[in-house]
Amino acid sequence: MTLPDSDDTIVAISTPPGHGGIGVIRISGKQAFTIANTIIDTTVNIIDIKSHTIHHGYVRGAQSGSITDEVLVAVLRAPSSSTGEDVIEISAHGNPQILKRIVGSAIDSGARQAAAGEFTMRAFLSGRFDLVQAESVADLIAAEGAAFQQVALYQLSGKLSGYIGSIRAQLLDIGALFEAYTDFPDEEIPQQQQAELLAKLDDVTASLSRLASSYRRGEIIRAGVQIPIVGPPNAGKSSLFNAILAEERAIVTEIPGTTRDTIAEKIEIEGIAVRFVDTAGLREAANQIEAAGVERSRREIDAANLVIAVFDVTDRPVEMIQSALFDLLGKYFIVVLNKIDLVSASDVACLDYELGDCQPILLSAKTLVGVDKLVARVASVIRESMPISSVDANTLTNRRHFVAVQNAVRSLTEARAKLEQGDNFELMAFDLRQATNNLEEILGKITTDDLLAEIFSRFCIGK
Ligand SMILES: Nc1nc2c(ncn2[C@@H]2O[C@H](COP(=O)(O)OP(=O)(O)OP(=O)(O)O)[C@@H](O)[C@H]2O)c(=O)[nH]1
Ligand SMILES: [Mg+2]
Repeated sequence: MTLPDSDDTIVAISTPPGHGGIGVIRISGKQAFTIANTIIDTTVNIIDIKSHTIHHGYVRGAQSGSITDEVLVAVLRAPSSSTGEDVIEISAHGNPQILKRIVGSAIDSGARQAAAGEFTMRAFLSGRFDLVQAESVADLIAAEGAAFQQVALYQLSGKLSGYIGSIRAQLLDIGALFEAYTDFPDEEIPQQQQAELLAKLDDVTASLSRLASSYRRGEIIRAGVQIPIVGPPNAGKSSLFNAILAEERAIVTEIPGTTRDTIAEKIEIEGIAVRFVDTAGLREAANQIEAAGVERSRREIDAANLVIAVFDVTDRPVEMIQSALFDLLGKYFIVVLNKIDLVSASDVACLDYELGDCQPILLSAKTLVGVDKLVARVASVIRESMPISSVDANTLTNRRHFVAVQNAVRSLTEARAKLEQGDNFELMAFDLRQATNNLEEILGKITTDDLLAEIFSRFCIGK
């Protein structure tokens, strides 16, 4: 895959599609100031003006010469701009047609429409960001939940890169010690030095293993906590889903088998995005459509971090619950007895007693009594059972980083084994080099055009 030409000056609308209070157009590259001077009438000469200043002006059509909009222009000079190049940001009125016309004028004056993620890619190519920081920009824009936003911000600020960089430096030190021995391949490595090297290797490997294990919480932080709502037909799964979201999202009827496909919505609990999924539940399917729905429910349960199992209290579902719990072995689950508005207080107390072991939440999705208790239980399960409470800067949330760290750990384990056996130093140096390369790939010190194209194509245009 070839990357777009980095000598071009690029332009794009950087605000979301649709109408808004303002819309921002960004121009970046060597010609940015000349193009701005051509298309914007201002009292200043943009080419000479101080960096990080804002000016009032009118954009004119490059060909028609007529006024397109009244705007504010921010002038950001290289290298202290978002891309590291000369950047112009035009804040215009947020009308998509006006914004497109301004982009058109910039293109008529020599700019090129930016590709997806091209502004951030330039920040990377100009050395303003490393690859971890560049990737965190997309995360910060998309992140759901305060925890993920916080991690993305840490990554953008360079904290994770700094940590990985410090481990890389340690590896380079150890590598230099190894290289010294490769010059005298026939000599035995003195015992004290060997012990020292082993200790250093163990130290680095432990840091990297800790980093790799942070991905377990990072993955939950990124994707959100997955909570499918399952249970027998008509138990009130869709009603409960709607009650939790406080909106009529899923269809509710008295006909058993109403829900066929899965419907998911996210809300934030404890700073984490929590994805609730209304399902068809697990039941005997009467036809192909139902069977597909049941299969989807099964997949949601497999991927779940926590399962809400809902039962109709009027079914006196003690046995049903016991067999359902057998299906959920090894999963976090919450049992819900729904429709308590239909039974007497003494019936409720009785069932609560019979099911004491599984601490059911008794509620009514209809009157909403008890729904808050369920949400509080979900919050406490997340807090107590999921490894996401300690969100720190050294949390991996990106699968690419995780795989590279794992590979580095593998290479270091190899190197250690060889060192212990007194194997060939050159082979050990090779393993060490591999581990260093893995870390350099994370930071983008080693990259390929394909990797960059793949990473930045996931961004939106204008970012
Ligand atoms: N009285 C009462 N009725 C309820 C309650 N929750 C749900 N219902 C009724 O139970 C019936 C089934 O509700 P749904 O929410 O569609 O149940 P479901 O589990 O999603 O059903 P399927 O999608 O068909 O499996 C509807 O008629 C609801 O109005 C409740 O707390 N109290
Ligand atoms: Mg339903």
